[in-house]
Amino acid sequence: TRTAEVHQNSTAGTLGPCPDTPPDLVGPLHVEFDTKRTLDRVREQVGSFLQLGGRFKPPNCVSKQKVAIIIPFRNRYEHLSHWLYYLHPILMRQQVDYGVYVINQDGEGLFNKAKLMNAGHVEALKEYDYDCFVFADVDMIPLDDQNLYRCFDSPRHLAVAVDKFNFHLPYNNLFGGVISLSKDQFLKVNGFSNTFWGWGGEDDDLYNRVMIRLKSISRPDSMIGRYKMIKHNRDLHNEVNPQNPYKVRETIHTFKTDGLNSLKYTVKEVKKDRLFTFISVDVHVPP
Ligand code: UD2
Ligand code: MN
Repeated sequence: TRTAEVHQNSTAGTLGPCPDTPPDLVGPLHVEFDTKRTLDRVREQVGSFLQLGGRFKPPNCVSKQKVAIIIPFRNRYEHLSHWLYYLHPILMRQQVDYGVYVINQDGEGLFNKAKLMNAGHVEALKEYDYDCFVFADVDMIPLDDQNLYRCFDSPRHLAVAVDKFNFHLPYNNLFGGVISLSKDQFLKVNGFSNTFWGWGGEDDDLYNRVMIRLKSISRPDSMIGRYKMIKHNRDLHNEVNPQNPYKVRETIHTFKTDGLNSLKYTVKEVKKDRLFTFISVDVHVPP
């Protein structure tokens, strides 16, 4: 038994790399939002394999990428419960080495989704050497687990076929909903702009940055890239900003100085839940 034990320990220490295609994917998923979901119930249902802070590592192989999933957030707890209920089992089946970061905007000021995501990138990197970042709307649930939450040779637009848009792209340059950029790709484009206050345009601006600096994006096919968006009205304090469409035309002049290299925010609170890491951030809303 001694030699067997020694043998066991040595193999346990040297896990092989995870396969490029995870073996346990199921393809199309049934997703519905009528069931009332609460964080407590979801914690019981999907929390047992998670480490505190919404962290998971595949137990029997080593992931090629470390993925931080960044969710911009304010006052969407019902959506968050659905998101956690559906995504954690998918991410585990995809054998991702990941952490879930819910980046909350402190206060009731005009919402700034992109600045929250920049802050989420910086705060996640303080915890673990993530090399891939998925920026995910809290209300977007994938309908096929073959849509891999990881990074690719080009920035990835995962949400290509959303039910709200009749499962096809409303316009070809759409780069919203759920995207992923490697650490290097994100640095090369200087992250998101910090100056898109209110609804609209921040994703178009990032698309411009990507095309200027990295020249291409990648997408899954329109079946694997199907999503359901949880139905919702426009949130308070996230009104459409009429300036934003004009700002989208200025990316070439602004992206070098407006982004990660000019990012200023204050962390007000960090809470570690089993299902996610909650970071509340003051984004210094202009008066
Ligand atoms: C579209 C885009 C979204 C974003 C938005 C314009 C798709 C599928 N979605 O979504 O990526 O570009 O237009 O900004 O193309 N949020 C909160 N609390 C709030 C407001 C927003 O948590 O009070 C977060 C939440 O993660 C939400 C996301 O910001 O999913 C985008 O806001 P939205 O869902 O209101 O935007 P929507 O559905 O028009
Ligand atoms: Mn939405």
